[in-house]
Amino acid sequence: MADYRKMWEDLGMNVDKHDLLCEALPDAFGGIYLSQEKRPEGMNYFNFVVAEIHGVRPAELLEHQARGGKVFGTFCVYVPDEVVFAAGGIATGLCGGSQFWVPAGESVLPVNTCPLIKASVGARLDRTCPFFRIADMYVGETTCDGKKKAWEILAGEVPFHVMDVPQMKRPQDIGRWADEIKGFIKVVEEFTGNRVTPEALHQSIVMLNNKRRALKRLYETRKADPVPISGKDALLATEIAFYDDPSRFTEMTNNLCEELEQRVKRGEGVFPAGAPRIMITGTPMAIPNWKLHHLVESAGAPVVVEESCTGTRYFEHLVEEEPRDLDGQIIALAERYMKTNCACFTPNSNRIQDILRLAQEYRVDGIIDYNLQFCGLYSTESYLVKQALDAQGIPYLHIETDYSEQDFEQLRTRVEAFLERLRK
Ligand code: BJ8
Repeated sequence: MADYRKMWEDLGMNVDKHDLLCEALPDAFGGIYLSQEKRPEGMNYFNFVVAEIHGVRPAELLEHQARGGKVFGTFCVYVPDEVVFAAGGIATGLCGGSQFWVPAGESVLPVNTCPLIKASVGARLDRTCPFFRIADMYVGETTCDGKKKAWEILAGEVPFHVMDVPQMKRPQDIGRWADEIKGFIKVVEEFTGNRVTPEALHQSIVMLNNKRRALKRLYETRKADPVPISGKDALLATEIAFYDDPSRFTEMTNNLCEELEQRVKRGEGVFPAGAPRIMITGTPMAIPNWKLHHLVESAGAPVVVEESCTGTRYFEHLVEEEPRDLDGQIIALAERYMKTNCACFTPNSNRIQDILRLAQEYRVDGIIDYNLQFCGLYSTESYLVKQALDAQGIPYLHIETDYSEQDFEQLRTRVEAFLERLRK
């Protein structure tokens, strides 16, 4: 990474502690990513983003602020980024995916809190993540209890807006979500000093739909056998989608897709044809949480799709582009976002339907249901996932884990035994 020490100091970061994080990343990334064979050339851009993760994009965000723009940090795919961009702001993901931040989170949260929440709070309190320092406002949501309470702690640090996500998906709930979006528009307008006009909102809807289209195109290539890109690389691209400039991300992902589509035409893959194809479903994997993908792919099986918020849930549905008036656009946003099937909803049977559909579309041989430890929502829903997969005869493995490496060998044994079952 280039020298950003001065920038980090100016941001009030704990630079000495941050150095420890910077020292660990190249080895971890090298071992997990750069060691892969036949990686697409198009991944070079994403390698660069990781190499400069606390440098290039934070510097861009600071430039934006120097021009008077605001930066909004978000923690959930339910927050409509379109609104932020329409007001001349920038939205950036803040979910923590590293064990490095967990201890600082545990200093204020119960230990039996999900690692994503602990790492997100820890990243702020530890002062070791520039994104958490730069964001002018954090935007949270009421999806799970751990997050709701964590927001109250973070609100003592940074201006914070919480969006109240409904718990059901009845027509009146979609109406309520539309009202929340209206309220969010007001907050963003006041905070940025800019109006959200229908024209600007239309532009940001199209821009973010294009990002979703590019990710969908990337995932389409993963339906091929042999698969032209590893699950690890596809996951990395999706994780970066939460931080990167949306238009540049779209362009780079489309470039990658062109290469992958050529590979598919030539029948070239990164795993041999016929290798067991795995779907991962469950809780999201924030950067740099590559643990499960690395385990599965090191054992010779490609991950071909993720039914997750760092997977299909992030891009599958587009916002209707037709409405050109604000009320119509708000309804279109509400309808699109309420299609995301998070376990915080009851019932959430559409997620089970999605899993079954994706299993067919991606021709998967087995499904790993991935739960971040202490996520009561997804681990409870696992019962229903397993029931549905058993009924269809789809092999299933449930894994509950955190960000640490402590259970790595134990998980490796379980994953290898599962793959063995699929190979018979
Ligand atoms: S829409 S999955 S991004 S809430 S894993 S913090 S639920 S205890 S991340 Fe999520 Fe939005 Fe839902 Fe998606 Fe809580 Fe569970 Fe932790 Fe979670």
